[in-house]
Amino acid sequence: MTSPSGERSLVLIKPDAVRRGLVGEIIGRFERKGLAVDAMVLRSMDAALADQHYTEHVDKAFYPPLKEFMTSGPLVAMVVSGDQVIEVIRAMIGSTDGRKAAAGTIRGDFSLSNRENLVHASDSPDSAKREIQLWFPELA
Ligand code: 3AN
Repeated sequence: MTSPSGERSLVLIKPDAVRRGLVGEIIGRFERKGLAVDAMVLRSMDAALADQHYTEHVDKAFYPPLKEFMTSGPLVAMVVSGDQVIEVIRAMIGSTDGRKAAAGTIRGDFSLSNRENLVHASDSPDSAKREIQLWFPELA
């Protein structure tokens, strides 16, 4: 389903951001950019959902600690929409490793880790479709 305001992305504000009280800061950046929040929930990711969400990473060495981290506490799951939202949000988040992410990006400003890097956002229209179906089946 397409959104009235354009493309959609599935965004997770990860457990580190919730613990550090950065939820408002992160959502505020998306809002000030002009993006729209179409759906939002505070919930946890269990082991089964982690395996589905990270299906392309389950066999990688970094996956077990990533899974432990992502299931370690509540996160905020959102559907965000807007013109070219997938590319726009990826640019706002910055590169995966917070130590290397550019200043001015969310990871560049607030993360010193390539695991605890605050935010997930869909990396392509196909991923967005799959991830929205997984997290918000009622919107898919
Ligand atoms: P991104 O979130 O920037 O799209 P992906 O999809 O390559 O990055 O990786 C998914 C998640 O896995 C990352 N957000 C990060 O938390 C974790 N991750 C990726 N690469 C590593 C790594 N080399 N070591 C530890 N964690 C990693």
